[in-house]
Amino acid sequence: MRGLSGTISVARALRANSTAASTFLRPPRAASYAVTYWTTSNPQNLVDRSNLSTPSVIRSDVIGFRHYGSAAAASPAEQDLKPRISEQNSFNPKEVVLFQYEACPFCNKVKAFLDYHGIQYKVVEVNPTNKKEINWSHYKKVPIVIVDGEQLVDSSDIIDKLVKRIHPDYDLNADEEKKWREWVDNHLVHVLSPNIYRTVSEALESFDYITTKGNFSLYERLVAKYGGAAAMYFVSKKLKKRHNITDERQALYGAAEQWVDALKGRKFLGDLEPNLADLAVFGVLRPIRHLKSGRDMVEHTRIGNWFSEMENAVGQASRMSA
Ligand SMILES: N[C@@H](CCC(=O)N[C@@H](CS)C(=O)NCC(=O)O)C(=O)O
Repeated sequence: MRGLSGTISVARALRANSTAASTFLRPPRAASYAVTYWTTSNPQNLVDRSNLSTPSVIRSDVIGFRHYGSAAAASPAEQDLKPRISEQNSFNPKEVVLFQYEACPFCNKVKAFLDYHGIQYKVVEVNPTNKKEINWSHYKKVPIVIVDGEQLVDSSDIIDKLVKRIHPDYDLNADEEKKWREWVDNHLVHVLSPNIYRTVSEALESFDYITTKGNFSLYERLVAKYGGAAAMYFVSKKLKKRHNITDERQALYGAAEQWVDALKGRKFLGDLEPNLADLAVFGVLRPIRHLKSGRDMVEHTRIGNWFSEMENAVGQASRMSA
């Protein structure tokens, strides 16, 4: 019954929600246990990096961001040497905890930021039906980040505050970076749900991927997978309409091309190293990269090179086991 009620509550919640983003990959209750594990295996492990020409991380610190130079692709051992932010900077929190839905795009934006900066964090998966894990907070959305006891909310605000702690002189008003960060929140996130639940088989693939990592019984997994996929398939059609999307794949490809055009031939929007806009785009696309929609996107657009560069730049997840 848990799965069934979860599916119903997902449909209810989705009806109630006003943004596509807030419903992105939002699973039924049973699935919420599963998604805790979405990134415990680093998505990089799923990528064949054998033919990547770029890379990797040779670091120096200029304006605080890490520098990347050409070198042979980093081996896992080399990546493990990635210095934690605390080794480079006075920002050295004792404990960072992220309250999240595993596949929420806003949460994934924050995770990309934390991973890139090597800030270690614990993850608390929030149950989307009762949100009991965040009932202590007046803020009812995720992500919420607690840094040494201080609550930060809203993904862009969280990132702004953290980047200022890492680099007090960081200019958050640089036009290009600001414009593309806003584009992620106002446009890119809305294109995702209609794509990953576009067909019944894609909706099943999405939920299969989510639930495979789960820590629950076979029964719960099946209910979550089929119930969640069915609910989200129908919901995604509504979202498509709400955001005036006629062809979801074209919308995804269009967004990817728009992003590549914005790069203007540079390795990253931030030029030699990713800036906050690079991290935001990467964060929201990372969970879909290995789903059919993400594979199609890489096959049919020019975004693949940048994406691979970002995977190398961001490196291993800094997530700790809770
Ligand atoms: N502007 C917020 C949006 C956060 C947001 O909408 N989060 C969704 C999950 S993706 C949420 O918590 N929705 C409310 C709910 O699930 O009840 C941010 O950038 O963090």
